[in-house]
Amino acid sequence: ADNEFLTKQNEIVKLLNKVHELNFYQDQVTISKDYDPLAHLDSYKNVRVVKELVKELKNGRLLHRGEIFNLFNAEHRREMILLFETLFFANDWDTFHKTACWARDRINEGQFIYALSVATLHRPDTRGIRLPPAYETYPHLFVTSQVIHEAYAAKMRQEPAVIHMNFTGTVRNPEQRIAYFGEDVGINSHHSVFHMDWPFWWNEEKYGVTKDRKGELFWYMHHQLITRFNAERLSNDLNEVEALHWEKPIVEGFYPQTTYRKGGEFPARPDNFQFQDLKDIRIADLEAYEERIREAISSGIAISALNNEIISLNSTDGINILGAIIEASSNSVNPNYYGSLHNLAHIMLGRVVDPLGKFGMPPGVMEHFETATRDPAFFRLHKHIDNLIKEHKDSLLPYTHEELDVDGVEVKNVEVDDLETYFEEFDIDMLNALDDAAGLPDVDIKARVQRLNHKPFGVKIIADSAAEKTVTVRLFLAPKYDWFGREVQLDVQRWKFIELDKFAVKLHAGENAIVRKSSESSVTIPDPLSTRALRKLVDDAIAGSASLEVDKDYRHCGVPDRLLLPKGKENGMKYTLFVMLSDFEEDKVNDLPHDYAYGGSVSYCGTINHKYPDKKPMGFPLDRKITNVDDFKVTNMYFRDVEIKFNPIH
Ligand code: CUO
Repeated sequence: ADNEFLTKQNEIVKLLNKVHELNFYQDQVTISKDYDPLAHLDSYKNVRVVKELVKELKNGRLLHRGEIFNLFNAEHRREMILLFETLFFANDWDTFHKTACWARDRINEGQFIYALSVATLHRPDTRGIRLPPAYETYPHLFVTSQVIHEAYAAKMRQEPAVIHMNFTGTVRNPEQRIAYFGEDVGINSHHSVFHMDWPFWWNEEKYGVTKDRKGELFWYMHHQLITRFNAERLSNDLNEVEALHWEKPIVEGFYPQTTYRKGGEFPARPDNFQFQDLKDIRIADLEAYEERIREAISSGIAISALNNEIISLNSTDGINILGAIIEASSNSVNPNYYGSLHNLAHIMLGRVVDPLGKFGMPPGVMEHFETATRDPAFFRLHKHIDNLIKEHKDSLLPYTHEELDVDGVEVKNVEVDDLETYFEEFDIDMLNALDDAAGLPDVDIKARVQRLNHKPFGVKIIADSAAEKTVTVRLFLAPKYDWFGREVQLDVQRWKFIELDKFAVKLHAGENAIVRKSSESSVTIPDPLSTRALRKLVDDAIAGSASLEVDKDYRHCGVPDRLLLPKGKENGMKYTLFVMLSDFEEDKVNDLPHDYAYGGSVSYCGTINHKYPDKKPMGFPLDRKITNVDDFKVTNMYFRDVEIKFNPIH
């Protein structure tokens, strides 16, 4: 990286570090003090927004520092978007940087972190910049209250500490068995960054950045979270997650044991709690929206807000339109008519124990993308949405032989290394967890968590090809048996497949051995560098003693690589591995051969600056009904059993 990039990298990490403390980095403070956006209006593309932001700030109308920022709150979001647009439309790095320094000491911390992160992910001049891990920037959203309390105690004593973080709940709560998944800080970061890469409030026209197949990806990424959650449940003798219903009790309660920096504990919900009407959202509203969505699905037609125009959902774009309607994303074809089923449900669940705000409780875990997956209700809600989408997918014709078959290509065999999982310890740096109000210097405090990992493994696919041909290799995995021990039929199992990998490879005529490593997967990312490691690397790179490679497509979204495989069982658990080779000439979208190289986690996260690199529907070929298994199975596919063993004494 050149010095210009290193400087930018360094500044962004500094801006996102110690955000809760005023006047932290002297150089940035100096900029902040002297800077006035109104004196530089010609440095912004969007002058009106800048003026409005400054005016509202002066009038004390913006969310104050220290208060809880809730993206689902329309007013909080409106203000955040003012800041985002001010940052995003700054004409050059210098203006962007100065604006960020200015905002850091003036705007609410949550709004600042979110707006700056989304702007950094999307500005052309900050492409490739690495954000510090979300769990370090905003640790309160990732660790439990007990850790925060002990961290304070350690700081008061001025002693370095490693604090063991337990999962929430007790052995009496069966859901506790898979808390390692829902509470994994990597899964939570993946989910929160996904929603920064694909914000539901994104304005494509205004921002000039198209979000290719956003509605479809909203479905697919969450669908994959559910298939993964279910595979973990079966690994722990729990039945698969059931869908939430508005009129039925929310069976599992949840006690987050997590606290806001200011504003108290996250609200807890007892078992079997019912949905409640809120002041501004009623259960009947959700039901009405859902009724209309179901009608659109069963008729295969959505009604657009533009002159009530009729839009067919039976095209390949149908899923994308439907996903946007359900989320709802700002590009929903008719937000007034179809509402915002999913977003409203997040709010309903987040406020369920204080529906009228009588007790002034802070937002629930469901109201932050950083914390949502901790709550079992998150998976129940998304299962409900997944069922809606399945109704749509099931209404489409099954793939024909021609659509599945690739002439002259045959998969002869698939070999897989031993699949072994285990738990390991991981330390989270708590450098941002504590206020320096007491004037005490920082000490080194870590939170130690348990997390799932697996041994690296490889897959070797032996395939014959009649001629030279580039193919897309699609790898999936699903539990072979259900909770009752029955073998799952393919047409049911297809909806449970976890996508493990997808990549393009050139076959030569004759026999080919395609070898692929688990570390290369298109759904995962490695651990991000910690804030400290990142700063050190940048310092060393500036001094010339280390080098930092710039990856313009660097991704923060992606399932942690250590969670590629579900846990399995001590004595082994059987899964079906499914491999398909499809014709890359038909699949390709961007410039060959880089289609699957845009950031390493394209399958679940798409790309930020290019089109989704696969023309096939997401989840292909398992997304549609399989009415005749013999028709479905073509020579360019391969099914085999594999076993995953969990090693408890790693
Ligand atoms: Cu990701 Cu509901 O969209 O949490």
